[in-house]
Amino acid sequence: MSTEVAWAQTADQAWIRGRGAHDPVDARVRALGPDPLEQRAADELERGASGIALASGADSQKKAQIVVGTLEELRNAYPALRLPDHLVADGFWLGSSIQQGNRLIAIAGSDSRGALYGAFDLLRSAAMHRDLRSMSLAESPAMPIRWVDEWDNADGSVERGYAGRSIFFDGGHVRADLKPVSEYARLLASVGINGCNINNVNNAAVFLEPQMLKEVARIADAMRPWGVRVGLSVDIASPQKIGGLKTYDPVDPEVIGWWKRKVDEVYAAIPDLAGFTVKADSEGQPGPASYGRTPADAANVLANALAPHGGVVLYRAFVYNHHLDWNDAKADRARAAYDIFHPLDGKFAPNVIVQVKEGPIDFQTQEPVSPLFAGLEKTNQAMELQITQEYLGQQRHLVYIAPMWKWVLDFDLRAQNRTTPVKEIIAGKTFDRPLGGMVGVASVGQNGWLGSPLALANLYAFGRLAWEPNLTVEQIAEEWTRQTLGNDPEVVRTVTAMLMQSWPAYLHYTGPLGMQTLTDITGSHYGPNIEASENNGWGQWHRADHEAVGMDRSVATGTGYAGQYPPELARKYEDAKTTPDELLTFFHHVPYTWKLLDGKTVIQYIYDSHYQGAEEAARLGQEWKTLEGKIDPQIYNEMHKRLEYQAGHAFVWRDAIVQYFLKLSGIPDEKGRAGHYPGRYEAENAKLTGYKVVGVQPWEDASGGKAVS
Ligand code: BDP
Repeated sequence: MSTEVAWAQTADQAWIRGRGAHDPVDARVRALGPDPLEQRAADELERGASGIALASGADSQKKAQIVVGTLEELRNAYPALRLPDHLVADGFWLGSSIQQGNRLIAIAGSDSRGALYGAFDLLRSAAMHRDLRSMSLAESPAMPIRWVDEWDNADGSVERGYAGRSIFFDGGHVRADLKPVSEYARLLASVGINGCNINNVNNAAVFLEPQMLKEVARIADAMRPWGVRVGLSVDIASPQKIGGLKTYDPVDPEVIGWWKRKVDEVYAAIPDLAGFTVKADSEGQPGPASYGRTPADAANVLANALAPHGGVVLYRAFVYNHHLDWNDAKADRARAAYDIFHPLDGKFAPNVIVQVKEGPIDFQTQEPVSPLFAGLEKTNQAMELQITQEYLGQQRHLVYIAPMWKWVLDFDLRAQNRTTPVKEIIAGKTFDRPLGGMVGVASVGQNGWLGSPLALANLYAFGRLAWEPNLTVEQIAEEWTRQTLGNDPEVVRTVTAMLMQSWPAYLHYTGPLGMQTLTDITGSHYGPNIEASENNGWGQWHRADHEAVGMDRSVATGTGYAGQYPPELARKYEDAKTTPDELLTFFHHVPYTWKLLDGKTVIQYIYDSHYQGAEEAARLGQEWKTLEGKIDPQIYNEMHKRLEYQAGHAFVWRDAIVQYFLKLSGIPDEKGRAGHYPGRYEAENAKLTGYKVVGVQPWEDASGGKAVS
């Protein structure tokens, strides 16, 4: 399937498009200070002012004035305005009043970045047709770290990116044209994202070369006017790889000195660099373990070098051995992050943030929440999630992931036997930490940012949740739809509903009951490939056999992973009877005849959920068709193509998984569907000239294991 979309790489093509769709009205906009961010805020307001004035009331629209500045500037310019005494960093206040007979809409930022966020918030409210006349509200972000990570390589390829080539790099250099980069920063700023780590966590050494640093400075220049600070992934072996030292042992004085000098050089080029991201001792990347040192040893060397410049280290907890022995019943990848990082709690420097993937494995369709969030009380933490849909259909399938993120954010880990939802832990509230936040791996590209128009709802939702995790995901879906596709109630209703149905549907036709995504684990991570997740060292196993399915992670008889949770949850997950159905096979090896809470057997659930999921996928396409002629034709056509494909691919998923478990368990589907292929036409049954019938690997991906070649 072609993924080429010929649309311009501007923020207006994304959700920022949804404004100004009203009659032009003369609303005067004024920035109070000379700061570039305030100027940007004023530009944005001018572009969208018609929408605002209209919504502020017919009588006053001709005379409306919008002013934007810092709290201090507002106070000086309008002494009569009732302003808040104080605003939190990046926060803002919006107020509407009548001043000398004219409507004044005032935007006060804690600083110029807050002012910019306030401007975007006002535009969002206008696009939502909110009444702005009696407005007086203060907002501040829930957490200070709100970053996207891009996994871009210097050659211009993007790891796990599904939207074409890099907007940042090409042929080993920063691209000459950085207009898409500033447009991207504008998009990020519009939802309050304040950091962008621009290069892949793998193979990062080249990014600290002097020439590259000069080039990266141009990227920082392009993003700075939007309040987005650039971060860099670094390779822990850099002192050896590019520094010419014999070692990269983090406690070696020469290595410490090298990092100090290198960081000074980085800041000479990019004075406001946000910091470094580190992947070490993971999937072939070098790390401190080579010298018997810990992640804290490595993180702190970088942190100490960054501290004088105000930079932070995001040290990833994604550290595990990918050469596990499948025959070892105690081997369990899910344990790794907690086993390695929990003993280091309290040993990290104050400007280190441990970046924890939301689940213990790797961005699967569904996994439990990582127990490490509750296992670090004296360490700053950020939650890492994926906006790019690596295991979730790679943007060819519509999957609005926000409901899954929200489930994680709201999840109460019961640390210290009290209410400790993940959103409060990562915001630093639970354990009183100064730093923390959310990091979303976006891996955008030149093809419409994420390739699929509706996938942009995920980028939007990420920013909104990092700003305010208490928003509902329905509200976010609706906001996005209104801004992107307009306010036609039918369009809003249909698209919001489609977004909300999409993750459950995907879950139904891919990996049910906590089996994770039943896909090829060692390569593309796309499409059904059930056996491939077993019998390799990567540990994404589900241990299906003739009698039973699932991995025993109990303390009593399994790998002990369940014991990493705080007591209340540890007790719950220890016993298959109290483990929620959606995570059952993640924690337990249960017979196919095991009864779920609704009385259905595991095997029947596997069959039913796959037929249900495939139907739900088909319905998404049908719902979309009702929008023809009501929305932008380019978006309509692009999504139409993708949803048709998704409906077909959901059949393939359904039949592969159903067929696989039918063969393995030998238990028939009580509804008689499994083993038949309604709606599929078999090429091998056709009259063939010039083709021959061949066997397919994995066999379950083709009906009867046969195809033609
Ligand atoms: C996995 C990806 C791999 C990444 C890794 C990571 O397949 O490409 O390098 O995560 O997060 O999901 O480091």
